[in-house]
Amino acid sequence: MEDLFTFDEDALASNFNQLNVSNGQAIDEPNDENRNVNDVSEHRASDVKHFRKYRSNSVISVGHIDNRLGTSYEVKFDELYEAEHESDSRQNSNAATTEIILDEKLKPVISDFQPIKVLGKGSFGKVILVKHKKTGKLYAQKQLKKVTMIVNTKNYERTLTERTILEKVTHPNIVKLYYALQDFDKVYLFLEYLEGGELFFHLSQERIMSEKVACFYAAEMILALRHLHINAGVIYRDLKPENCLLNRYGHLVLTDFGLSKVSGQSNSMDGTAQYIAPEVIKGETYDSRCDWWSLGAVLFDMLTGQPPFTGNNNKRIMDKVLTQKVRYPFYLSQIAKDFLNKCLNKNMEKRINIDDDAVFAKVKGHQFFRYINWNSLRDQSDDLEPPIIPIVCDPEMAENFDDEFTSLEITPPNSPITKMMYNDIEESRSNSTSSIIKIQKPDEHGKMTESVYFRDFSYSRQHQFA
Ligand code: ISQ
Repeated sequence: MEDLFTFDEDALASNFNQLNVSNGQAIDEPNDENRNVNDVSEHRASDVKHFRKYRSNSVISVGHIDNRLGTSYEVKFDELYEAEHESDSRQNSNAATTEIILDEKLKPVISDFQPIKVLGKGSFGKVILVKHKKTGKLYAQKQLKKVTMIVNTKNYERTLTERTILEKVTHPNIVKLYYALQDFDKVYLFLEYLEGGELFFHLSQERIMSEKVACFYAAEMILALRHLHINAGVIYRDLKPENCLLNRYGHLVLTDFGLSKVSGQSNSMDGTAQYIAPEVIKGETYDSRCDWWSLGAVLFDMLTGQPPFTGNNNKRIMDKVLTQKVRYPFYLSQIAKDFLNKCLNKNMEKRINIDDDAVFAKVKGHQFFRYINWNSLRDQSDDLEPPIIPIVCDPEMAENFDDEFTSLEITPPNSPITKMMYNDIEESRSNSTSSIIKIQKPDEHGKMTESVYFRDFSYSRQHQFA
């Protein structure tokens, strides 16, 4: 009989994610029936005396099995740690068990990061380059004010969608989410820092790309979109130049998942008109094929320097997307036009659907992609040389980002959630089923100011410091 029960947090977490996310919406926590088969209670009959808990093949805690049973598996536990600042309160929360937490680094708080530079600003809020003080690791911190999320609930939905989707997606061409944290005033997504900046920042230096260069990025977009559609069940819906960034090696990475939808069929429209499929503009039911239209529109932009339909207002652009025939400049090859035509078909039933394996096989064999070794691209093999290798002398200087942003002054970080507020949150959490909990804090004059705490927002990716 074994007396040691070992289990893998990765397996637990991935199963939990599947249980907990349905149609893009958080559903109730798993009940006893759907609790993971890995649950230690399954093994109660044996002579198990100790447990050893793993994450990404590293031991993170060990202890006596009775203590383990007292703390059932809870993915969103990180939000407790995130709210607590003092290490003594961390210890207190574990006092009831003999669990030895071996990897404290897994649970950062906002003050663990030092702001370095502004990387970008948009309707969503700001993206700031931050450095983890202890490890020196750099992250792109996307922040959004809670007030704007409350005033405009769409902002909250966008951020929650992005957090939920990125939590469950892992692919080299899709930005990684490391943490989702919050303080009194803001919510934060800590994303992989893509030192190469926007693909179109590099394109703007050259105006247009050769077909040999453009097909590399189109191929990486195809890999990312297929992964999203097939493995994550997500329609991206927002493929546009600003969302295509380069990592330090020159590989394309898709960012901004605020407009993505957990697939199936949908009919809402929010994206950027120049790259949006006609069926989305018309408010008709659409599916993942709308992303293959956007691929065509972005590829057209790479090859010609502008999207296929332009105009000085959204209405005009949309009219053209719905009615105007695509016009190709004389210098595009017949081969490029053929592939673009397959994507830019206004009738989604007739449009290419690269999700289909047989169609994907044909795309791989299409003349437009003759320069691509698809296996090397999939594996990002060392022998594969991306066409643009961004120049990065000092990653902290954010050299590949616009100085319109990088020259902006960094405003001081906000006040963290205090221990007292944290206790209040904890009490409300246990008494409430609501996902929004009111929190209060005295301002410098002692007057109470109000904010909210988003219950299911916080997240920590496992083993990010490896
Ligand atoms: C990653 N690195 C730099 C900038 C970014 C902007 C948005 C999302 C992710 C990013």
